[in-house]
Amino acid sequence: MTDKWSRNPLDPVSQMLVPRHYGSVPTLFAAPKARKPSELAGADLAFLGIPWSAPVPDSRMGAAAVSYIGTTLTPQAFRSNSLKYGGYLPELDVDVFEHYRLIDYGDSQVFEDIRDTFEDVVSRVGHIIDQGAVPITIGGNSGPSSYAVLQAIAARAGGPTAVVNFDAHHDNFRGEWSEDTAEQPRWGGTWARRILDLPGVEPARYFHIGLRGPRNDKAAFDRFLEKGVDRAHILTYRDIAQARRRGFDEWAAAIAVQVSDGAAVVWIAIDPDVLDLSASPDFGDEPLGLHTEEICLLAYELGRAIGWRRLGGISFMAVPNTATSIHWICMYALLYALAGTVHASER
Ligand SMILES: [Mn+2]
Repeated sequence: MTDKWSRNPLDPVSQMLVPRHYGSVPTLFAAPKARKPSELAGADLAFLGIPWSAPVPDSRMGAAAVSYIGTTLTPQAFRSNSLKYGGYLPELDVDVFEHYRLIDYGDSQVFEDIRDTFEDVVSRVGHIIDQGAVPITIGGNSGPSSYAVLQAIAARAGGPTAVVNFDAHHDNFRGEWSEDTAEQPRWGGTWARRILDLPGVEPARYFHIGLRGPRNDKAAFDRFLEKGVDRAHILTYRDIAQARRRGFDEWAAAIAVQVSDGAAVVWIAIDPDVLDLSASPDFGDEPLGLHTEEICLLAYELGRAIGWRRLGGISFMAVPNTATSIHWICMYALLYALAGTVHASER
């Protein structure tokens, strides 16, 4: 301890070893970054941030607004929080990133006209798929982070696209996009119904997991059924509770097979309010939700049933930028889904 401590400004402590998009925003899992579509060449997975924040509905003021306020910052916070992880899961003995090359494609852009915001997402997700990669996205509130992503996926699927949507809420109010005002686009409460009209999306292949609680209304089922959704594909807390009693693992595997059966591709959408409010100290929106191990198991079984070639994409939405522990749960769910595709009998 005799040496006097002194640091030269050029010593390694000031190095930036992790790739950055800009400023202090690193890439997801410190993956290589791409700025142009051509730089996506060779990627198996490409990550896109969709930093859009919806207007907060009256019912979501105060503490309930946390998944609306500041979601423009979610992609960068999600990236920073990813740096502690690699792709290896000892419990499955799979290194996801040994199998799949991830590239971070940066963020989509937000414009004054929401249609331009949507178009930007559609074209960026299109670049990813056209370069042969699977899109992984994080919002931002639903609409740009859900409808626009699925639009690009379904347009390239070459057959029916199945949707498995994890959400406590229906998000299926009636009303077309053309009826929205520019100031108050109603995407947060309508997107799950609007996607059912997208070319390539078959309502009979829409699955909803984790619907529950009194923020939903009595007509929530009707609004899905009148669009052609099968009532048996809407799995509520009641189904989850029953599965816990009878055998959750078998139930999860059976649902995954059902979702993937006959679909050209499957899109997995996760709103973290599907989780029980005890799942994370940072954000819980509703009681009686999935536990962390249950969403990871469902993600794994979905990956296993879908297989790599039919994985259309994985999207997270309405993720609060401050909910660090939710970010980590989402990363686990992502890695578990991808590990499932590694273990699939049909890659
Ligand atoms: Mn929700």
